[in-house]
Amino acid sequence: MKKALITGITGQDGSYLAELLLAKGYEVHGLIRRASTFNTKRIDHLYEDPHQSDKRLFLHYGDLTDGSRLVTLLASIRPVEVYHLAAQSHVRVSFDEPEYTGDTTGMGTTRLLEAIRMVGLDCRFYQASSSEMFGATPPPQNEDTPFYPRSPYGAAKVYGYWMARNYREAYDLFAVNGILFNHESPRRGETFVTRKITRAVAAIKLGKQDRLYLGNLSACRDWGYAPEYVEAMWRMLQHDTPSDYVVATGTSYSVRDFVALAFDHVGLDWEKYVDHDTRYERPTEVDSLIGDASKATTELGWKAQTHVPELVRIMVDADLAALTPED
Ligand code: NAP
Ligand code: G4F
Repeated sequence: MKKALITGITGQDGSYLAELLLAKGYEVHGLIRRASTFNTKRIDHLYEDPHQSDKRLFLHYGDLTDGSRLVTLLASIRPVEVYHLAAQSHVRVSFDEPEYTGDTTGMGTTRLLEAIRMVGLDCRFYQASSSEMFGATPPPQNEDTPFYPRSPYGAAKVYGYWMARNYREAYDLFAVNGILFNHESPRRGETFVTRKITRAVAAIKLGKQDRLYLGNLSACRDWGYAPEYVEAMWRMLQHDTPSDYVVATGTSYSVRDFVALAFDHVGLDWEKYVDHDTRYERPTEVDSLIGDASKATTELGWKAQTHVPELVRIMVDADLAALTPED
């Protein structure tokens, strides 16, 4: 049975990836942070009684800031695949906490890579790189597009990208960078713009909220569907040779388009409910992201299936269902 370690298993992508790997017969190990409240909501449905003998999901306390813990964990688990998804992943928050973001999102990658090297582990490594690394470079963006990060988060991800490449070239580690464009789902964190919008639309429709306050409506993003993107991560680690891949839909919508589609889905006119609030703007913005995923299609056989209009319906319907009491 193949063993995999997922950092960030409690996040949006980690939860979908855990489901995928369990369905493929893996033994799955996940790194979780100790918190004073439960932080495992997204994976509670996968939880197995620790006394069960055929259990295949194991959770371990640890933190990206604690390098020695990463060493002892890798030495005891000895996974053959490591999916490094944990990060301070919120771009706006990274302007408030640039040092912490550098320490976790950037240095956290180095700590994990170095732990692999120290343990002498023979494994394949996935680095969760981001389209945010392209920043100000105009679209379309592919694997050869120069990076121009526009946030502490983007800069930390560029560092992580190059560390993964360096360990590939210096130590022959099977390390890949998945350069994923924005991907969303009903499990998306509530403060990212898509989920913020779909939750508000559901609440407004049901009479539980009056207004929605947003920042820049003109930014354009290439939004895809998260469950499809974790499949691409897995395919990268099954390929013959390690490389870096853009994963995207190739289409782009503005935040304003997303808002209009979401309100339209419940029969409301968005302009009657949405207000502007400067607190949600960023000191520097990424104006436009559109990914060219041709390499992933050719080499991995991966292609996005779900596009924004369908994604909006999935997310709004899920938020409506979550707010509607069961009979
Ligand atoms: P997410 O929902 O924010 O999940 C982040 C995960 O990292 C959570 O499990 C979180 O734990 C964990 N984490 C944060 N700081 C940690 C620390 N110091 N030590 C250990 N764990 C820590 O992010 P996501 O959307 O699933 O994204 C997964 C990865 O892909 C991230 O690296 C993100 O930057 C990157 N990425 C995401 C997208 C996207 O559109 N979603 C696109 C490109 C790249 P808690 O649950 O305890 O907070
Ligand atoms: O949903 P967002 O916060 O996502 P952003 O900044 O694109 O970052 C996400 O995607 C990256 C991949 O490109 C990931 F690496 C990263 O971890 C994260 O998952 O904001 C999207 C856009 C921005 O232009 C923002 O300025 O929406 C704009 N926006 C407008 N009003 C808002 C709001 N964003 C948020 N979060 N909240 C608002 O009220």
